[in-house]
Amino acid sequence: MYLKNGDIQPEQQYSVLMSSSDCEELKMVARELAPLVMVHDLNSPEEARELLDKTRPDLIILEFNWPGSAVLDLCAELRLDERYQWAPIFFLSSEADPDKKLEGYAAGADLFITRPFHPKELSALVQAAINRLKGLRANAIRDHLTGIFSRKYFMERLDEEVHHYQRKGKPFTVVMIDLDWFKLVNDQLGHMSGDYVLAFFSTFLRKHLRHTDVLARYGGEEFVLLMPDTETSTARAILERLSESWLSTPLVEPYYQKKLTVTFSAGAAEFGSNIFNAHDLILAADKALYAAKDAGRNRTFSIDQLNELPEIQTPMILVVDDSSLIRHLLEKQLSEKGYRVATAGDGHEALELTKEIQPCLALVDLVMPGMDGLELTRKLRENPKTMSIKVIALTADHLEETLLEAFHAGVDDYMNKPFSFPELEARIQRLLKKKFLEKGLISPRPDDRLSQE
Ligand code: GH3
Ligand code: MG
Ligand code: MG
Repeated sequence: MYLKNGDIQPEQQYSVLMSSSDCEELKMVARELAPLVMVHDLNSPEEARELLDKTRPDLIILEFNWPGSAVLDLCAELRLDERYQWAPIFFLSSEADPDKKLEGYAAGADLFITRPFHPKELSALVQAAINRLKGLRANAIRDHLTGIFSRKYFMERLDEEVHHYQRKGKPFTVVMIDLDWFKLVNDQLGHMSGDYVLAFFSTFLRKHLRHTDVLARYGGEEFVLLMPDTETSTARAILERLSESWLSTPLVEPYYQKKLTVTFSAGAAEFGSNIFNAHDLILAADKALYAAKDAGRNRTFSIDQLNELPEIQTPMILVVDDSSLIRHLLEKQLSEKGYRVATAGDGHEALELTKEIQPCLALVDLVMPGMDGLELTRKLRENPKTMSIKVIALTADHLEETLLEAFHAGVDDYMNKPFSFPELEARIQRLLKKKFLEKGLISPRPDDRLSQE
């Protein structure tokens, strides 16, 4: 039985191991406790040891009046065993001598139940202890800040899913999710706001995921998701839908009342086909996540896509100019340098295009009929899907105020017309930076990607 996201109450059956020298007493207690717990009968510490290994009980009730010190030794032994270190241990005793009881407590007992007692009383004590255990366990498997599962619990569930795969061969997918430019939230608004965003995002994910999915905080602003019975193609489609509804969910941090847009990137990997252990699966999902970051963030990649995706191999440049001569010239020169190129005659056309394609850089003429380059740049910056596109303004105007306005609108660089192509290419390369030059990957700078209003 597994814990599900969102509920504190584990659907797990708790078991009690009980020994008593009085057979009737045992039966009565067993009747009282059923069906909440399973009661096992045992007659000696040796039998207890055997059953403890087999049944892994949550609570242990031991006959104190076994001969000699065997039961004290057993109790002390249990307290050194990692499995029973925190388990409630009760002694059933006909002994009223306080010194004897002290020996029992010293050996690690939690409670003495002295005969004669009413079975209902013992039952109530057991139930209270089990309720406490449930609460403790629910806490231990959850992340304190976000309320979702802890990484430790996730890894246990992942191991179980791997075993399940080995028996049934059902595919499952692991997705690593990381908030984009999250450090900026902390830097600009403080850690309290950052914490709020983490908790808000976790709640959003929890609400929108299937109840069979296991969501955990992997660390910092990184989350991990186990999707049983799911192939990566389905996982990707789910993540795409999640991303859309996340971006349409208003996020207002409460300390400065700032409206924020924080995107996330995700990497998915499926168990089976090429990956056959939990460690490699996490590594693969992580690799896909970092490729999604490098390709501009705010997207989901799966590990199997990495060799096919054009946006990873060849960056796309969008040329926006009302002069068809300049469009054609740039298209030809950029294609010869190995870039993929899309062109648009004005801002409206360019915005429409960005709904279908994902350029990493745009060369934008500032003066165009219809929507001009300044307006286009502002619009690109407003939309989380396009906010990380680099913009180089092309301008025939050498006025300082034009340039200031362009930078204010969000352009990253500019070129005066007429321009030399080698210089333009050098500026493009500089903006696409080291990673692109080294590996064909694109890495935008951590600048004003956090949109605030
Ligand atoms: P990227 O898009 O590359 O992921 O950029 P990033 O800024 O999100 O990533 P980076 O690894 O540079 O920064 C992660 C930040 O997350 C830094 C750290 O201060 C913050 N962070 C980690 N854990 C917590 C937390 O529990 N609370 C808050 N408020 N911030 C956290
Ligand atoms: Mg991040
Ligand atoms: Mg991170």
